[in-house]
Amino acid sequence: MERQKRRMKVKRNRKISKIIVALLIVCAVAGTVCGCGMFPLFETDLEDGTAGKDDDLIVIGYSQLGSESIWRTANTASMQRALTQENGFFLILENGRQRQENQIKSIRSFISQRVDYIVFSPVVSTGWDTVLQEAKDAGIPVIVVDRMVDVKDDSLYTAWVGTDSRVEGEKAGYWLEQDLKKRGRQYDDINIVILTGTEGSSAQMGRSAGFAQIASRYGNWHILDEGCGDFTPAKGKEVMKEFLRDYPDIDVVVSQNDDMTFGALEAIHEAGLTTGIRGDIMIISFDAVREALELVEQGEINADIECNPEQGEAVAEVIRKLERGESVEKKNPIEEKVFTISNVGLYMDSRTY
Ligand code: GYE
Repeated sequence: MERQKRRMKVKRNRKISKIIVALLIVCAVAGTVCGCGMFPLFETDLEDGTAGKDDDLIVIGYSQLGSESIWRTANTASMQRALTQENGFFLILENGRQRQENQIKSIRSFISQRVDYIVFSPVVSTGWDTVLQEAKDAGIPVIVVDRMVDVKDDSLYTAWVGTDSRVEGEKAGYWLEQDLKKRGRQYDDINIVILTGTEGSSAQMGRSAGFAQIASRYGNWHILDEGCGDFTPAKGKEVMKEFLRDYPDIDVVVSQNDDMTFGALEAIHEAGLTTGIRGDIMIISFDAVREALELVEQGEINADIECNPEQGEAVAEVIRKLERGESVEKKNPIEEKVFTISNVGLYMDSRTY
C-alpha cells in the first residue's frame, strides 16, 4: 500500500514536471524561432501526454561506492545485468568515487526522487544511521550490497547481499596453516606482512579479523607489519616497497585484494625477488579475478580467496520477493571458493570476470 501511495505521488509529480517541460519546450522553440535559444531540447515522452512506459518499472536508486578495482567493475556490471528494464527495473546508478559523502548525497537524492528501493554498497561501515533513518522515514526499503553497514538499529536496512569477509580472512589463515604443514614448515618462524584494503570497510575489517584469529594460534607466525593499500594497485605497490625496504626476510604477503597484489608483485620483482609456490615470498590474495587466477595457474600466487562480485541476481530476487509481499532473509551471503594451483584449472573457463 505504502509503495502504491508513493507511486501515485511520483506519477503526480511526473505529470507536473511534464507540464513544466512542455512550457520550457514551447519557450525554447519560441526562443529558437526568435534566435535566442534557451535550452537544448531533450528527449521526453510528451507525445501522448501520459506518464512514460516506465510507470510499471521498479525504480532502483543504486549508489555504488566507486570503481577502484577489477572486482568493483565486475560487481557493478553484475548489478546492471540484473536490474534491466527487460527484467522490470528502472536503474538510477550513481558512483560514489570512494567517498562516503558522495554516497550520502546520492541516497538523499534517491529519497527526494521517491525511488521504490535504495541499493548501496557502503564504502565504509559506520556513519550511515542518519541518512538510512531518512530513507526509513520516507518509507523506502534499503538493500545493502557487498560490504556491510554498522548501524545502531538494523531495521534501517531491509536486507544485505554480499560476501562474508571474516570467513574469507579465516580461509586465508587455514590455507596457510595447511600449506606450511605440507611443506614441513609448521614449526618454522614465518614472517608475514599484510596489505589491507580501505580502512574501516567491512571487507578490510573482516579479512583482517578472520586472518588474525587463525594467526593468533601460532606463536611462530610473526605479523611484521600491516599497511593500507586501499584496494588499488598503485597504493599496493607503494606499501609493498616500504615493506621490502624495512623487512629483508618476508616469507608471506597477505594482500586483501588482487588489485593490490598486482602492485605488490611489481614491487617484489623490481627488488629482484620471486613469488609463489617456488618463490622467495608466498602470496595469499583475495577476490579471485581472472587475471589473478592466471597467476595462480602459473604458480606466481599461492592461493586466492574468492570474493564473488556476481551479486546482481541475488539483489533482484530479494526485490522481487519484497514486491510479492514475501519475507526475505536479512543476510544473503554469496557462495565462495579458495583457488590454488591444484584446482584453479577446473574453473578458468567458467569465470565471468
Ligand atoms: O575485495 C575489492 C573491492 O568490497 C569485497 O572491494 C569488496 C572489496 C574487494 O575494491 O577488490
